[in-house]
Amino acid sequence: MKALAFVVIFALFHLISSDSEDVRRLVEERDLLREQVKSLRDEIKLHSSSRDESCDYLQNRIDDLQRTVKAKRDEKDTLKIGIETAKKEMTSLAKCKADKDSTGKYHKSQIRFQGKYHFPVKPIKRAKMEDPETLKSLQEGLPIVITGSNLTSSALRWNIEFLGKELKNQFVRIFVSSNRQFRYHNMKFETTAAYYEWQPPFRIHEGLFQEFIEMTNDFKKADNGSRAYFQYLINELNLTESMDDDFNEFNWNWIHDTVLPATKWGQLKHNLLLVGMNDVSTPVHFDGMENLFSMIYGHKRCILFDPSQYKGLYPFPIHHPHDRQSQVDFDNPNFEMFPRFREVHGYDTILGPGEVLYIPSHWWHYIESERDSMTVSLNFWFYPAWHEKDDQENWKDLVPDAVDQLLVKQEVETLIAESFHPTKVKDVLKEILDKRFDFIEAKRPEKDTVDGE
Ligand SMILES: O=C(O)CCC(=O)C(=O)O
Repeated sequence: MKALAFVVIFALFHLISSDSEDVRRLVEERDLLREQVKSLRDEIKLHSSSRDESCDYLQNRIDDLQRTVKAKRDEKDTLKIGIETAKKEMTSLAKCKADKDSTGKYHKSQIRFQGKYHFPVKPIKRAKMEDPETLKSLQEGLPIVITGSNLTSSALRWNIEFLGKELKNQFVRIFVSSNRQFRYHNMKFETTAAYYEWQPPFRIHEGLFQEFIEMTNDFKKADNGSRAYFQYLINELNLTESMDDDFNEFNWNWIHDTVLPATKWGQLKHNLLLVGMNDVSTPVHFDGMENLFSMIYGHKRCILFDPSQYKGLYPFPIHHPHDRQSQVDFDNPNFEMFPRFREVHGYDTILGPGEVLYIPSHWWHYIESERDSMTVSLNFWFYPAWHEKDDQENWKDLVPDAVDQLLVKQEVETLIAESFHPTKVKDVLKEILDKRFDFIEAKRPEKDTVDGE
């Protein structure tokens, strides 16, 4: 029995001392255990008068030792996890340091966003305005963040206080939502809205701009999830003289002398001014316009997906009020209904004042405002190069392949909707497919055998 006990003790001892990570601690523990074994031996001598008694005693001591060893092991695992977490934190701190913006005013690590997403993202390329990479990306239709841009530097004073004073008495429309999402909807499809049993996800309040500012303060205080977002085409606003001067001072030369000739985009269609409460999100959608999205105040997290991600983002039907919007709710994705959403992968960036993000036409984009500050941004929407297709023989060459596929799908759906009825698209598509292509699958095994021979 003694021999057995010693074998077990020796094995346990060996188990501890053979684990070589965290060596110093383990050596100390081993010495401690050696001492315990030594005192155990002494104790055994003392108890050897009664064989059964000393067996029980030994068994208890072995159990104790086993428990100690297990506890030490758990402790070591916890230590290992701690070390891993610290390493990750160090890496992300180093990344944040590298992300410090060109003006050196803020660390991106200090900006917090509410959303949590499962899909992988790669960072969107960044370059200065004069860097040849910038124009190359615009020409190739690939997203880029233009850092230290002077496109709208005259508007960098358009913070909330300034806008509150300048636009104070303007009568405007304000978007009001009971949650953080503002999914755009087009009321021109009101007739089909009933068929889809659709309700507007947010309401539109008409009032003075001053009311918008008050609303944001009230909602912040109430902290009940309600949010307000102001989105207005700039030409629909009566800009004050100082705002008008700032607008005229934008770097229009860069647009007209450099961007438009190089990209062949059509003319500027609109500038949309967006003044958002903290923590608002514009759900993922695409626009048919080329977009230079300029950040003026606060920060936004922008996630982009190229047009080929169509399948994973499940756009609403074309005649639905949410045309061009994804059906997937990023804050609460339904993977059962939208299983291909698991496979999407995007590009992301955090955009700060003085930075401009190029969102190519038909690229999906999701935009989220920082959690703790209001934001101001202004976009520049240009017609894409192939917009005037009737005047351009080679317009097809100007359309990137992924956009082309998306346009074809849209055209097929539109044609069916307009020839039959928007509510008939699904049935007509089904009819077109029904049993007409099955012979291809039916033939396939035969073909496989031939190939396999
Ligand atoms: O900033 C936002 O919330 C949305 C902007 C947007 O979707 C756009 O400019 O196309």
